[in-house]
Amino acid sequence: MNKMRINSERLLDNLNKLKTFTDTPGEGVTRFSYSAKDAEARAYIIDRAEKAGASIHIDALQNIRMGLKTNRPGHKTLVAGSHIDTVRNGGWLDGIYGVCSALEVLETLSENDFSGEYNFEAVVFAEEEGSNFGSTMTGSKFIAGIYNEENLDKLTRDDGLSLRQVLCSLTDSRVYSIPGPGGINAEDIESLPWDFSQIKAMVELHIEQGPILDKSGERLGIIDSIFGMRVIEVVMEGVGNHAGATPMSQRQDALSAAAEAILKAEEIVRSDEDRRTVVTVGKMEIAPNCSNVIPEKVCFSLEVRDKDEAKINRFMDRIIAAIRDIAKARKVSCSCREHSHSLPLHLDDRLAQGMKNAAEKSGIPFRYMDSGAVHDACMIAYKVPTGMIFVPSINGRSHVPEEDTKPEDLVAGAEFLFEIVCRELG
Ligand code: HGY
Ligand code: MN
Ligand code: MN
Repeated sequence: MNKMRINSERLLDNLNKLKTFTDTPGEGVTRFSYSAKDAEARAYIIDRAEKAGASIHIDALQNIRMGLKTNRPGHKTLVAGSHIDTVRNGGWLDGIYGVCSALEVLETLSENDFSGEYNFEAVVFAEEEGSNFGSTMTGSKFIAGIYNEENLDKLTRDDGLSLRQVLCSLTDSRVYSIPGPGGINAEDIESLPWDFSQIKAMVELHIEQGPILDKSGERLGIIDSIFGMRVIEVVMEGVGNHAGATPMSQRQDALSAAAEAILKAEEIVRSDEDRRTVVTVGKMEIAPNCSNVIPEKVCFSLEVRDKDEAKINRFMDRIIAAIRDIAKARKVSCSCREHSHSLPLHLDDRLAQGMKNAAEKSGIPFRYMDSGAVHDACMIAYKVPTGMIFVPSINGRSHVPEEDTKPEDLVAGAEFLFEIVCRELG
């Protein structure tokens, strides 16, 4: 078989074009699922896939499956993909690098009229970041059957719209599957989970988003396990009052209580002997949020992540108890509501071993490592053998405009993905 090779120029061009689809030009990439910029990026990707002869299937959550033109009925499918949505003012590679690389694999296989023992699909998972609804990996949770119709209405955005309402508001039929006049029906929901008996495996290529490869000098990460995460929503309610006329001794300040609770959460997790568990408060609303009013109500997200589920729960339970004690001492009320979670997951050993062998053979320095970030691969791994590959993130930065990876590492990662896919396609 002639040695097929990806077109690295095309890969980098696509990435550079796609980063222009952002709501915050010059301040990183902001491309939430179901936004106008999301639609533009989808159109660009779908257009390329269709030009390569691919079949396009978009489900009710707007996950996209792009099938190689030589795919045959009755043959199991190897899937490669990731997400194209971002956090606010995020980076230009998180997610979309894996989608672009899977698209490059599709285009290269198509140009070579490749047809193997197995079929191939490039996939875009919707709403991976949770930037709209606060729940990561939403599209892939529906695909894996972890989420169902109830979540369509339970998940809401800051503007109060539910996931169902947002999906029903979509109008661009070029890039979205538009619900019928009756909205999203039972059939749309039933057809969301994949028939995993027809899926051979999945591979996701992603930037590391952390400092390990950048520091060690290895150029590839082969992933052992993806951390789990548990997210709660905390509301602390005190008494609003005048910032100037209220003596310190008479305050029930919700924000001061929250501040103490957040520092306490940090102190609890910093006590971790493994120094692996992480806790983050990334989103907060303050009411009434005026400089001369003692904050009455504060609502914030708090997430704990680790490789070990029992540890996640041990730390989170200690944090919740501490929040309650602080609220009591400060005479403010508090509620801690479970928001979302995903379990830690060890990825497929056979796939990982194959990747290690391939990396050894090609002489690319690699490291077998964990992922502190969660990925759609985590949800698919519940169902079929799944593998993940990382490339280094410069200075270990991600989810920020500074997110970057050397072009030669982007190309090496995509070439490695291509090699693994070709090995798996047989
Ligand atoms: O939050 C995460 O780990 C991923 O970037 N959504
Ligand atoms: Mn990602
Ligand atoms: Mn991300």
